[in-house]
Amino acid sequence: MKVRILHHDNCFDGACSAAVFTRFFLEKIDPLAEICYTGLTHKSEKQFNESLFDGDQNVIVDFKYCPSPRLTWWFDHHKSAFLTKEDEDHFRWDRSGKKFVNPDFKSCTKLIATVLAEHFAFNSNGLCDLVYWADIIDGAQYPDAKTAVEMQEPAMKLTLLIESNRDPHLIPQLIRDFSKRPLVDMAAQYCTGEHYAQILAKHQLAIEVIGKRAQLRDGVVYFDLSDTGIEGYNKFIPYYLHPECVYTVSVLSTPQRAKVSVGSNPWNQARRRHNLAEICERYGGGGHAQVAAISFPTCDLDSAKKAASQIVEELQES
Ligand SMILES: [Mn+2]
Repeated sequence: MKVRILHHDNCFDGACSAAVFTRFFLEKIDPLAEICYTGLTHKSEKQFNESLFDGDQNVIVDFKYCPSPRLTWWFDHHKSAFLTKEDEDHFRWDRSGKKFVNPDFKSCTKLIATVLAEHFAFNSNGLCDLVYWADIIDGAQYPDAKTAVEMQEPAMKLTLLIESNRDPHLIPQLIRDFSKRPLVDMAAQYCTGEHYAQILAKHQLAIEVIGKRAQLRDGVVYFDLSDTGIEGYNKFIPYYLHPECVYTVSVLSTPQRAKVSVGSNPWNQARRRHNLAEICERYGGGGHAQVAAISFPTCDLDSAKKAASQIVEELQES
C-alpha cells in the first residue's frame, strides 16, 4: 500500500507530525506500507492540486483542509484551518472518523499523538521527546528568547536545519528518523560539518541585519527584509533584540512569494490585544491568534508592503 503524507514544509512540527503518523501507520495499519512525503507551503492561490493525492491513502498533517475525495486522513491545529466556508462545511459533513482539527493544541504533533491514542489505541510513549519539543517550538513555550535564538538544544538545532532546508530529500529522511531515533543522535549526525556551519552563519547574519533594520514604535517592531536576499529568519530574533515589544511585523521576499509575517512577543502576551489570525485573514492570510502570516505573489511586493504598513498602524498602541 502506498501512503502519501503531505506535511507543513520547513517546519519542525510539520515534520514531527508526519513522523508520529508514520510510526502509527506502520505499527497499527500496515507494516509494509510504502510511505512517501511531500512538503506543503502556503500559497497565495490554488493551494491543492489533485495530483498531490497519489497514494492509496492520502494524509495531510499540520496544514489546511482539502475537500478532495482522495484525502483519507487530516490533522490540523491552526486557527485558520479552512480556506473557505465551503471547505469547512465539507469537513463538518465528513463521517470517516479520520479527520481532526483542534486549535487548542500548541502543536499538531501532540494533537496527532493524543487523537491516535484515544481513537486508535496507539501507544506514543516512544515519541514523547518529539511531542514535548514540538509543543515547545510550535507553541513558542520557551522559557526566554535566549533559548529560542541561541540554538543549544538538539531539537533547536534540528529546527534551524529544517527551517532553512532547500534539499527535497532531506526532510523525508529526517521524518523517517524522527519516527524511530532519539533527537540527540539525530542532531549529532545532521547538525555538524560545513553545511550546518553555513546555516548557523546565516542565522547569525539574520540577527545582525534585523538588529540594524528593526524599528520599534509604540510597541511594534517593523522591518523589511525584501531587498536583503534573506528568505527566512528565526521568528524570536525580534523579541531577543527588543524584549519590551508586543508585536512584530515583517516583509520578506522569496522566489515563491512575498510574505508578511505578524507575530506577538511570547514573553509579553499580557499586552497582546489583537487576534493576529483574524487580522491576516482580512488580507487572505491566516495562522494563530499569537502569530500569523499573509502570502502574496512574488511580483506583488507592493501589496505586501502596503498590507504590512496598515497592520503596523493597527497594532501600534495609541
Ligand atoms: Mn504546527
